[in-house]
Amino acid sequence: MSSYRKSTILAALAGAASVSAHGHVTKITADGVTYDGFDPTSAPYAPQPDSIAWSNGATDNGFVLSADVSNPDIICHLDATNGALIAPVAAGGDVSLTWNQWPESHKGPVIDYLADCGGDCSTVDKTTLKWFKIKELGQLELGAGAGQVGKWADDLLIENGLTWTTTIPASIKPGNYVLRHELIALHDGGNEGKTQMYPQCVNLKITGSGTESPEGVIGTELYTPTDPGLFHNIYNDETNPTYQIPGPAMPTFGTAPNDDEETETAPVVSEDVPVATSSAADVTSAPTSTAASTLATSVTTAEPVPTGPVVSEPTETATPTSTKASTPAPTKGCAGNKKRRSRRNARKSRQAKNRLH
Ligand SMILES: [Cu+2]
Repeated sequence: MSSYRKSTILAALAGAASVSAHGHVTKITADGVTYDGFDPTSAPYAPQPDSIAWSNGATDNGFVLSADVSNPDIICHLDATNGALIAPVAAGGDVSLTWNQWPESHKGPVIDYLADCGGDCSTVDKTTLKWFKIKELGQLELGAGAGQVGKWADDLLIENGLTWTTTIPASIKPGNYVLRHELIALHDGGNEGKTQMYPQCVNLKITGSGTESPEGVIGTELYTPTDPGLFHNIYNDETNPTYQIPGPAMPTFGTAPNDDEETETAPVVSEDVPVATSSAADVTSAPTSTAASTLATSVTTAEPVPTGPVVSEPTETATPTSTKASTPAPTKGCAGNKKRRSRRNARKSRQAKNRLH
């Protein structure tokens, strides 16, 4: 079998993984406090009033195709709306994001971006946000080729129990930011426009005494479908490719402001750490610490997180797809965005009607 044919079949197999095998971020930990993510797969499919996570309409844990990277859906996922709350994190601190599940067949880079909201992240227009990278990881090991794939950043995610940790640059200017955490799946990346993008956004109130404010790029201009890092066949590593992570170059971050200074300004900073959200603003008298611990508590009382095995579904057989190896048929699992969108819209209008009644 030619390696092209083989790789196409492999791509089809990977694509045949059940839709629900894709994932979303269920948990975010910032400065040691854990918050709930947004679950797009469960009712009421509506923005969460009490979450730092941006909501989205990926009701089947789906993706944005690399064909659509100039659509605003690429910014924070399908039909994303702003997270209402914001999590404090000190510059230099860690933010961890935990996915509910991720299919092993879906190989690709993991990229973390920040964008300064320039004010309130709960109301900022996402199309104006300018993103700069704070972490990126692509291919870690070449594969043998002829269909044998290498090791990728998301293999590391799986090894780490589906948790990805990124460090907020110590030198960053304090303020309200959106963190855009993105998995990219390249199993069909040899076909232009077929790479799958899974962005997830959360609001972070970064504290500290840094001054750096890297220039960013608006979300709809981060990528093009023909970027070498998006239009890339992961099954042909025998050609010794050098994988290029897509998106703008990583800024170089300076060192942390010196420790003495940080210690001196610490009290000022902590006064300045209200969990600044529209709802917190309504409760004007609530002291900062209360707001923060309320948030933390809401996580402990959260509904049970669905676990991977529970949602596992029979993998569709690849037989029908593999007969069309030369023109890979879009599989139900990985190419149903349009259909999903119309289903979603239909459901939305049903929900709107129900509300009227
Ligand atoms: Cu997929």
